[in-house]
Order: sequence, then structure tokens, then C-alpha cells
Amino acid sequence: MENIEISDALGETADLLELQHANPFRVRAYRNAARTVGTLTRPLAEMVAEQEDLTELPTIGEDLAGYITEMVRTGHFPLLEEVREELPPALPELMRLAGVGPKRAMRFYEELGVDSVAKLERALEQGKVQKLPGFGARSAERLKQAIADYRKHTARYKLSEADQLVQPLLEYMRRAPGLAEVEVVGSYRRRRETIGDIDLLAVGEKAAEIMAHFTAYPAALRVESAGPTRGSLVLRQGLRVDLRILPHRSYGAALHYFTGSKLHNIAVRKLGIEHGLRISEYGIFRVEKPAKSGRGKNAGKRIGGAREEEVFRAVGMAWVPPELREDQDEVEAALQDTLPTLVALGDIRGDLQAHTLWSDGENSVEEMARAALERGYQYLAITDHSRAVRVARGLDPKRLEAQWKEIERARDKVAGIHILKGMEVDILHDGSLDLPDTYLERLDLVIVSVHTRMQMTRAQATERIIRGISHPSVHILAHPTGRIINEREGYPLDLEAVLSAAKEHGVAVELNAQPNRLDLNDVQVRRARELGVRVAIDTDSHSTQTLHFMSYGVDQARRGWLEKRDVLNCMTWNQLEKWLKRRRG
Ligand code: DGT
Ligand code: CA
Ligand code: CA
Ligand code: ZN
Repeated sequence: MENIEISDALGETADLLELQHANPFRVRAYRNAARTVGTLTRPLAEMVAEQEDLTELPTIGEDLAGYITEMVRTGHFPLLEEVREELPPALPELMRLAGVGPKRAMRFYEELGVDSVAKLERALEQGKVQKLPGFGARSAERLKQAIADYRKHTARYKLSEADQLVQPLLEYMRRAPGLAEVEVVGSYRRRRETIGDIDLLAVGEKAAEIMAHFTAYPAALRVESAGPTRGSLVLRQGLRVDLRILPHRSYGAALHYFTGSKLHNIAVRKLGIEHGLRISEYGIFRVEKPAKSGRGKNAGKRIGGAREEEVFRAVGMAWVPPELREDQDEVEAALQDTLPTLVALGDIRGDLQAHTLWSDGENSVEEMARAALERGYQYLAITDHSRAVRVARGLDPKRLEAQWKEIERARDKVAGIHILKGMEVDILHDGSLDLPDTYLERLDLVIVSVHTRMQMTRAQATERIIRGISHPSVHILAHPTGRIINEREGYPLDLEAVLSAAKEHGVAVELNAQPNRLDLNDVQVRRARELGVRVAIDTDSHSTQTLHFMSYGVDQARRGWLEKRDVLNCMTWNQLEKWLKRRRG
């Protein structure tokens, strides 16, 4: 079993146990374990094979280590199978709707006989949900929206989910007989936030053997097709994988073609035609003068195709990083040699949003600081929630002062990294901040964001946020739109107005690197850059295990054309320290 499957199984167990009113500590143990497994970078299968002690992972005790080992070895989790049998099978589907947890799902089932999203939709149309105690017209509207979102998004996989499936697949494919190269192309290589399917490109002499190896992939649910050079299968998680096998001389042209995007390809091919060239996945060909004799489809003299650069060079373009290949001016820029020098993971010098045990995090200040130091960072901002976020045990001024003491102690203990006293302060409904000014002024870094009362009109949301960021103590606006990929759209917002206000007040906007947020998105980040608004790429980590999410933020930043100088946390500590102070005049 892959990590993602194990994590799903543990998470589902927690949900189902909760429905059965199991001991809350037990429920939480499974939920925490699901999260730990979901954020691991190494395959558990490998850890089990190497007989590593799984109890050394956070939140994994003896029992869970045993269950996980069993899952890896047998592919089964008997406990989950048991609880599933005791409950109506459609509940997990209902719980994929935003705003529907186990309790609501159970109520829909028990009180309305609803056991699928389709039936819930019908019950809504018939006004039945609206009549349940505790529900009304507004919650019905929200449910309808959640159903619409669910339908729109469930077909695409988050990049992080695809990553967990791609790594074992690649490892497996590299063992194919006679394989010279294998590369993931398509939207995955362009690092899009969601992936429709995985595209693999392979080069090797014996295509038939590579194809046979591919179709025998143990994690495949079914093989959809398998020809001599193309094949397709569906993984157990539902994600499709396409494979193309090409000869070595076509590798670069194929890499370009299958990386896409389709629109980018079309633009490049058109340029090729202007140069008298035909560019396809097979290579680059000089089109010969119309000859009398009938020629095949591959007419023309091959002038390249083994290396990707050759495609660009043939039409006078600089090599374009895959993240930019969306036919959004990159062709023009590559022709004029004005492509941006994109920010890279190695340019990141710190993380400016992190939570600890003081609010809803899982590690201490010291543990977070050590983990950040291990990543080579110069600084880390501790930004626990403010008190309005009750579910996250947000801090009131008194607890904030106690937290400061702990930060001071951590500063003494952990040398080599600057630990900032920060806070993620909520922008309240009226646009005021959830912490008195006297405290805001004493913080090294103030991040503001919206977590409460998110049902707003566009005008209300825009005004609330602009008011929030015009407070002189504020440095960064976090997850500006509030969207959660595949779950919720985020509040309606005049982002252009918010970005302009950010520019006016010298406030940075966040690119939240949590793979389910990635908020701002690529287009929005690019707009921020155009307006001269600085972007902070933050992991918003709630444990040491997710500091590596920075790479997803950087991927998205690159898709948004960001350079090192556009990114706040590419500053050295000295530059950042000045920036933080200057903001406050
Ligand atoms: P996805 O899978 O929806 O996340 O997006 P992609 O970009 O991975 O699209 P996919 O898997 O349909 O195709 C992979 C690449 O193959 C695509 O990015 C460009 C290339 N490609 C596919 N169909 C066409 C086509 O009709 N014309 C051209 N020029 N390229 C195509
Ligand atoms: Ca694809
Ligand atoms: Ca595809
Ligand atoms: Zn939090």
C-alpha cells in the first residue's frame, strides 16, 4: 500500500469510529496518525522493509505501528473493514462535501434516508434538509454550493497527491528491462496545482518489454489500453497514467510535446511553420519544397529532436521552464530573451508562518526552530493563531506573553537561526484585528488572515480585508482568498483592490504553500508581481513534518513568474529585519 492509501484508511477509520461514538481519544489517535502518514516523504513500505521503528514517528504508538506494518504487508486493514460493515457505505462520500463531517452525514442518513450525494441534492430540492432542526435556508445554500464544488473538482488530483503516487511508480518503471529514460511530463512536470492524469515518457530499445512491465504495475486497478508504444492504466486511487515510448532520437521533441501545455505546443508549432519547420513529438523536420512525388506523413529532413533545447533553438527561442508553458506570454518573452529568472527552492532563506503547541501545532517552538535550522534557514517566524480561532486554541494577550517567554528560551537554546515573535492575527468581521495595538506593536511580525464568519458578500470581504491590512502593524496578508483546493472556492473577493491596497500600504501577500491551499494561485501571484506587491511563500506548518511543503509554494511561485527579488523570504536576515521595521515607518 502507498502512504496515501494508508493515510486515507486511517483517516476513514477515525471518521467512522467517530460516527459510532467511539472514545474521542481513540478517534484522535487515528486522525493524527493519518496526518503523520499523509505528510511523510518516504514510503512506509520502504521503512517497513528496512525494519525501521515506526514508533519513532510522531503520533505513532505501538498499536498503530503494528497496524501500519500489517497494511504494508497485506494491503488490508481489518479494523476499517469491520467498522465499514457496521455503517452505511455512502457516508464517506457525503463527508467529502465541504461543511459535512461525520455527524452531519449521519444525520442526513438517519433522519432523511440520504445515502449519496445525489440523494442529498434531491432532499435539498425538496426542501427536506431545510426542515431539519439546526438547518435553514442558508445552510441549504451552502450545501448546494458544496455539491457543485465537489462535482467540479473531484476529477482532478492535488499535485501533492500525485507526487505520492508518482514516486513509487517511477521507481518501479526504472526497473523495466531495456529502459534508458523515464520522465513524468504533462501538467505534473509543469507543476500545476492539480493533475488530470499522469503522463510518462519512456525511451528504450525494447518497447514491448517496457510496455509489459508497465501494465504489470501492482498498484494498477486496471489496464485501459496497451499498444506497441502507448498504454494507459488506472491506479487504485482512480488516477490514470498514460505511457508513451519513443526512440532516443525523438526524446527531446517528445519531452517538449508531452509536457505541454497544448496551447504552448500550438504556439511553438506555429512558429516552426514560419521557419519552414515541422515540429512534432517525433522530432524537428525541415519541410522540403513541395515535391512531385507523393511523400509520407514524416516528409522532411530531420534536423533535431533528441534534446528538448533543440526544439526551442530551432525557432529562435530560449529554453522555457516547464512551469511557464501555458501560452501566457512565455513564447514572446523567450523570443526576446526576457524570460524571468525564476525563484528556486534554494533561494528560500526562511519560513514566515509556523504554528506550535501554543495553538494548533504539534511541535514546540524549539522543535520547529531546530527543524527550520536543519533546512538551512536563517529565520523562522512563530505565528500561532489569535483568540478568535477558538478551535485552534488561539492565544489571548496573556498566553501570548507566556509564549514570548518560551520563544526567548528557544532563542537561547537554538543558535544559528532567528526566531521571530509573530502571530497570525484574525481580521475580525468589522475589519479590526484580534489583538490590542499595544501587543501588535511588540510583535516582530504580524500576519493577518480571515478564519471566522466567512460567509460574506464580495463587497464585505473586500472591505474587511482592506481594513485589516491598512493597520500600520501588519506585514503579511495570509491565504488571501481562503480557497481550499477541491473543497471550497474561498470568499468572493475583489483581489485587484486588495492587491492595490497591499501595494499602497507596503504589505506583502502570502503564497500559502500548503498543497491544499496554494493561495494565492499562479495567476494571482503573477498579478501581485506586476503590481509590485511582495510575496511571502509560507508553509503555514503545524508540525516539523510539513516544512518541506515549501517546494509546492515555490512551484506555484514559478508558475506565477516570480523571481527571487519578488519573494519576501528570499531576503537575507539583515534585509528582512530592515523591511519589517520600515513597514512600520
Ligand atoms: P491534465 O492531464 O489535464 O492535468 O493536463 P495535461 O497538460 O497533462 O494534458 P494531457 O494529459 O491531456 O496531455 C499531456 C500533454 O500532451 C499536453 O500537455 C500537451 C500534449 N497534447 C495532448 N493533446 C494534444 C494535442 O491535441 N495537441 C498538442 N499540440 N499537444 C497535445
Ligand atoms: Ca496529464
Ligand atoms: Ca494524459
Ligand atoms: Zn492553524
